[in-house]
Amino acid sequence: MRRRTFLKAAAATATLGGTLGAALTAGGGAGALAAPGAAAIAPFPEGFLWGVSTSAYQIEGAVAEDGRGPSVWDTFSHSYGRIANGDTGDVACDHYNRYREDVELMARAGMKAYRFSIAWPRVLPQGTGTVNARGLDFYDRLTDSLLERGIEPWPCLYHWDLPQALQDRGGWLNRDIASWFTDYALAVTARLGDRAKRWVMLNEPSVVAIFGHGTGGHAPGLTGRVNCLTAIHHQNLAQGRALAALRPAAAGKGWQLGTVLSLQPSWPVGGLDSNYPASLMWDAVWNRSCLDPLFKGRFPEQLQADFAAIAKPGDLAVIQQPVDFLGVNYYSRMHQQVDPQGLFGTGYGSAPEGTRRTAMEWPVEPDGLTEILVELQESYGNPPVYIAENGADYEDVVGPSGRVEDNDRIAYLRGHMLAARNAIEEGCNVKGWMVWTLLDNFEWAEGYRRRFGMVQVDRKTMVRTPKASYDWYAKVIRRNGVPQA
Ligand code: GCO
Repeated sequence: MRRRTFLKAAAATATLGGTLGAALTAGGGAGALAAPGAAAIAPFPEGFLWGVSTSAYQIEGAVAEDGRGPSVWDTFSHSYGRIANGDTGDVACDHYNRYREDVELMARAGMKAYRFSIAWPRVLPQGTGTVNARGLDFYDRLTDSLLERGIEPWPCLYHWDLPQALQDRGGWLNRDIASWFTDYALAVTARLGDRAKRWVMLNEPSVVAIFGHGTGGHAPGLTGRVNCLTAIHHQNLAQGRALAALRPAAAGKGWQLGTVLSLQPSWPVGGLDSNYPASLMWDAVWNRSCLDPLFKGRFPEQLQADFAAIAKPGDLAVIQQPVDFLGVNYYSRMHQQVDPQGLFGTGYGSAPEGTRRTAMEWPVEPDGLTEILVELQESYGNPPVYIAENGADYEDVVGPSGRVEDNDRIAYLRGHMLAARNAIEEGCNVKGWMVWTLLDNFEWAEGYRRRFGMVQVDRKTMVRTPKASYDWYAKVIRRNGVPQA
């Protein structure tokens, strides 16, 4: 995230690469060799938790079943011109009706954990008030079927599908949402908390704020700097209130409470000093506006004045709650430059020349993950971290057998897993990995044209067909290690 930090992390990675390389040629040590002829395996710590992540609106479909109310994403996806090809999540992957098959797919690959999200509008169609028991019944069935197959349920309370009824009352711009969210969290945990033990409060609050309330490309499509930072602050506040409300019961129930942030290092385009302040500003907006209040009880320096105008006295004390784990979503670095038109005076620029890219043009930069993890170790007290999302969108390349041979995705995942392993060797507290994602699904404003799944979904028949990456991941889990090549 800081240039200084990166340089340190890069040096560490280089050293480890050397150590691993030596171990491999010597045939032992950290990179112990597998059978002759097989690729060398980089082992992960014992008990490392391998799993997968999804989110409700992206896969469930069944938007009008069993009393579910509309969410901001229903409204947004049905608004003309918002989503590529006019796609919506109305059917998505029909996971609501096919969840057993999907759990079976996870079990067959040996996955040990499943992070899914609860759709707030299924549980509380109006956002507050009377609980819709039939909505919770679905998550009850899903939880039971995961546990039957030995898969840990990791429910996430909020992955972007706010009830439209709450948006009509101001949504994340209304401070009252802190208590709406807390009541919702209490209702869900009361029903599932006897079996689900890991609870994720929010998924990527800064992304909800930036795209949904700052630049407007995501639901609810609002824009502006003040809206953006207000949405961040109220998510932080809601999370703090919910954590405080759940904490007293946590020890007795065996709950671990945490949250998930999108953390991507922000670098100055071209390595230019003139872009350095822009990169620090974007780091503050994207990464530290959630990290700093939660872990340090303060706002990032660059945004002090903005947040001071939004927050009330005492808010930071509410937000700074202990968490039992931090989920990290990592995809690539963000290369920032001065842009007077940008909300924060910054804008995206190019990654260094020669950087590989995914189909949606995201740079492939695995060492950025090492960088983030080292930063969490050095500056945020080395919390227990689960990589809660990492994965990539590539065009399907169908092999002679008719199966998708997604070797690019395999290379992407392998590179990032090895980068995390470098961080573990540095002493970073990384305890698990959840691939984004199981199924090709509704990729927000990109609709279905982007494919992040290890399993292909036929959009007409809903038939699921595992890709090569699915088998590869099953091997990683079986060996608790990653092939080096
Ligand atoms: C996010 C979301 C996911 C996305 C994935 C790929 O990180 O944006 O959590 O829902 O689908 O990241 O963009």
